[in-house]
Amino acid sequence: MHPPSRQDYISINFAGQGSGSYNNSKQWRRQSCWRKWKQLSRLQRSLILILLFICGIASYPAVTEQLRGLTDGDPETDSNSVFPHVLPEAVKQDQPPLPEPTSQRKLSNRRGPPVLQNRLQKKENASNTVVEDKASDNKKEGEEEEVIRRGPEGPKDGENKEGSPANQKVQLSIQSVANWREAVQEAFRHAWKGYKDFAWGHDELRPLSKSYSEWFGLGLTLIDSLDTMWILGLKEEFEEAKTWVATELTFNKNVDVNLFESTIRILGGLLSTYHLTGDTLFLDKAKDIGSRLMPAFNTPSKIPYSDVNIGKGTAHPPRWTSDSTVAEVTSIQLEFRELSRLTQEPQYQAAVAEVMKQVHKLNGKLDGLVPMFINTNNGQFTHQGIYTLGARADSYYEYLLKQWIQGGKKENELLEDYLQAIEGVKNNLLQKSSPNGLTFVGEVSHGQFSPKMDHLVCFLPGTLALGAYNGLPADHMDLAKQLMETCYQMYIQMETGLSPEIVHFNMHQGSTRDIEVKLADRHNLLRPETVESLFYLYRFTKDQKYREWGWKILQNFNKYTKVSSGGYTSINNVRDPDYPSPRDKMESFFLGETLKYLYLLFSDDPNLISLDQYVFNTEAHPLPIWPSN
Ligand code: DMJ
Repeated sequence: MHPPSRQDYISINFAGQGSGSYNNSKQWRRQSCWRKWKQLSRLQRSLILILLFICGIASYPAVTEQLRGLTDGDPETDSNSVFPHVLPEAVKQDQPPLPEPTSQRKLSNRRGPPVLQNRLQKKENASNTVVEDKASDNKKEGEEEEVIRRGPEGPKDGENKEGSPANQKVQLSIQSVANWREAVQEAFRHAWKGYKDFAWGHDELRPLSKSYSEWFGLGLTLIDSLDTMWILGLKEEFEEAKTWVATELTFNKNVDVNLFESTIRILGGLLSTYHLTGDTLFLDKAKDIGSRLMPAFNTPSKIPYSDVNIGKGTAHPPRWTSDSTVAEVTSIQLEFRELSRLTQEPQYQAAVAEVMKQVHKLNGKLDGLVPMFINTNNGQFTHQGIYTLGARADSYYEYLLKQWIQGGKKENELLEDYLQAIEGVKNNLLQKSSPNGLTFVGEVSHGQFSPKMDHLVCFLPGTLALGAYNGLPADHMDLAKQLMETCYQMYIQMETGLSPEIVHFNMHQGSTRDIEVKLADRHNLLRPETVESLFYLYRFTKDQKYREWGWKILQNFNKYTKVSSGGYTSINNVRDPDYPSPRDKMESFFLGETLKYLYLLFSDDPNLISLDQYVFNTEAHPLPIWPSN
């Protein structure tokens, strides 16, 4: 017996569909199928139904995927779609296959026309970019972002290694960094053109008045720039400068020079150029200036005077005091020690070692932090109570570490003093700003903390990183990274994207911005410390963001400090992009340090001044790490 309902259904169905057309073969086939179905046993029908059900489940993901594709409106990815194609055929044919780089694979669930996919990709890149884009080339930034995420990984197994779109991006990125190096060379040439046209053989270019200023009258910019030209591969410019050194440079001059400045810029520059080129001209000149500076050490305490007359062989402190600056007397050691090693004349090394020995023993430090002045008569710290990592103390800390590295990490007192000082920084000077919690290094003045930080302090991230690289505690690297971010913020939060000389950090809750700048501190002297640290951080971490930051800074120097007739100028106001108020002076360290560190930051060759072989003096002149015997 057949259940009446089924019988009814069949009748209704066929009657309804028939419309008098049984001749229709489709309908006839359906009817005959139904008949066969009814002839099957209940077990057979059940088995067939179960099979059909299993097939349905198995094909479900494909079906849902297809449906999702349709609802997302992607006709390109659904060739069987019943929806009309949106793009004209011609466009579709020209459409290249969709790239499937690593980051786009993350988007594989997203559908949409390729154009939209590209846009989504760009948006995602932008949100991963740490920095704001003000005056920069977006395309290059995007390309560099690709390096950050793909460069170190390279293509995965099974990916098209030769011509995959991902690989092409890496190629482009490498090209970008090559362009950045070229931009540094171009900046150097531009600065050099101004110096050559208006200040050749003089100390500093005044680019706006197309003239020069003298400090020591020793061709300071030219000597400070020698090894930069060598490192940047500017051989023609280097040869011209070398000819000047060979034929014009004389130290037999009745002139007062500052011991520290002439040591780090002139002695340091000549020694490093000697090492890079092997040309004894530079060593001879180094010996000449080194020996002429020695009278500075003839003091009652053996703590040197600040000034020396290199023609007369006399030395003296500044007119108003018998004090010297602590950073100045403790940041000439790398150069004089190297001069002794090269000449095998011990007096240079002995003189500067005596200073370190005395400072090591002195009372008046705060957890290893030193005051800013030292008296040349009694050898004691004076004007005590102010502790800073900025002006007048900065490179004391830098040279503790670097002397230790230069000498093959054997001089334990230097290391102890350095480690103690970094603990002193952590315990006394380190704070976080409000609202964004930037880590900064403030100052202590007679027991009071001041949230003031000089741009000069931005040497510290690089020095901390160098120490960590040389086996010092790993938390030094963590601190280096935090401070690096802060130093970069000191640039990028200004309207010109250039840092002021000094900033003050907000610490009280409810502050609306982290960084304040006093009117008198708004100048920028083209200083190197931040790009110097970027160079170290990049060398040790290979994090491409440090290169992006350096690139932005270079662009801002180009935008706000470049003088069209040649040269770059210090500016008075980093907060006024419409009128940054040029100062009409190009400091020698812009060529000696800032551009050199930028070039090295963008260099892919870790052997271009390897940090296993060289230690940079505080004016960016690389000196060799002594071979261990
Ligand atoms: C340079 O002469 C040296 O880097 C020095 O250690 C600090 N001042 C300038 C650059 O800012």
